[in-house]
Amino acid sequence: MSFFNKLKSRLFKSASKLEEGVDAIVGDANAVPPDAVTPAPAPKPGLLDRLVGRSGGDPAARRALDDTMLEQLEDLLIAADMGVQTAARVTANMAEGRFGKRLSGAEVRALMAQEIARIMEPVARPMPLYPNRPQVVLVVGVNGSGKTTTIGKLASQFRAAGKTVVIAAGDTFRAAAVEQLQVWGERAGVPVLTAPEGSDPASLAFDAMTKAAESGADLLLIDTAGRLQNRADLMEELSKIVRVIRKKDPSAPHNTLLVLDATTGQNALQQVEIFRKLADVTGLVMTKLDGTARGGVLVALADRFGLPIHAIGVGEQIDDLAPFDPEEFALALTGSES
Ligand SMILES: Nc1nc2c(ncn2[C@@H]2O[C@H](COP(=O)(O)OP(=O)(O)O)[C@@H](O)[C@H]2O)c(=O)[nH]1
Ligand SMILES: [Mg+2]
Repeated sequence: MSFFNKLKSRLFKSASKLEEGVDAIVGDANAVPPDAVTPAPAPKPGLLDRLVGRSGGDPAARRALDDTMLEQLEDLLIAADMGVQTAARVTANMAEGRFGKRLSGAEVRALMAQEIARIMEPVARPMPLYPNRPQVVLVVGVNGSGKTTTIGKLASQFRAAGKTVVIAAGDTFRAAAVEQLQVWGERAGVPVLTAPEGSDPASLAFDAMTKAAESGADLLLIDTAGRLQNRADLMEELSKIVRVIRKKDPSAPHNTLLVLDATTGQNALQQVEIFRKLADVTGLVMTKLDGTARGGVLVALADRFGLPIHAIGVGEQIDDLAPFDPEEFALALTGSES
């Protein structure tokens, strides 16, 4: 299966939501003639009811692009977690020069994909690699967002690309977190430096810097805890890690990756705002895009913050981390054909 098809099948919830939604909106035209002199049509289920669940119907239907249709498309994008501003931008761009044109569902989706890809193009950038040895990658995000899993996947990819990688298990809060990372290290074939449960993550990070430098490692990936109950504590913990690693290399960390869980929808936007205050976030990884209908939030993130999106998580296996390709993502999200 090509990666596009895999992505499309993984993003099926978002894709089917937009696909069925657009088809329902386009099919809606014939049901509501604007200046109908004829008797009112029989009562039918509300449009939004039909957007959820069943297929929108006739794929051959066409509808002239007008204000009503644009509003419906905007609502659909908002329902897919794209956010009000971004949804408005996408539909406004879709309308430009096309007002009054009769479009099929497939054409509307292709147009939508094109405008979504345009928003995402500038932020689609792989994690930059620098000549520093080790290049230090600090991974932050709330609990459960997928930090540890993403580190395991990244370690495996970098190793496959010929890099030597060391992982520091900086979430010393729970013993289980360290064990989980050790399992990932084994899978990826990468050493994992650990410290006893409850010990200071900053001193672990310092030791890891020393060991990574001694062994001539290309990359040091540092996992962190993501407890947000107490923001001041988390900020203190992260800034202490940063202070300590800068004693070894003033230019570190070279990347601070914020890992976000797509299933949290609009919450992800707040998390970016919070973590940008806690740390100097340089790029994003969005996980769990498989099996969520909230994939649109990635478009809102790109539009709102302009932070680079390095990769997306589409499953729990080691190779389920994909580079972020805006065009493929937009086509998959809208249920369009590549
Ligand atoms: N379906 C899916 N699950 C994921 C993905 N990334 C992480 N997970 C799961 O999310 C849960 C939390 O991940 P974990 O890496 O422990 O999060 P952390 O607390 O931020 O370190 C685990 O059950 C992972 O298997 C993804 O891209 N897709
Ligand atoms: Mg973890």
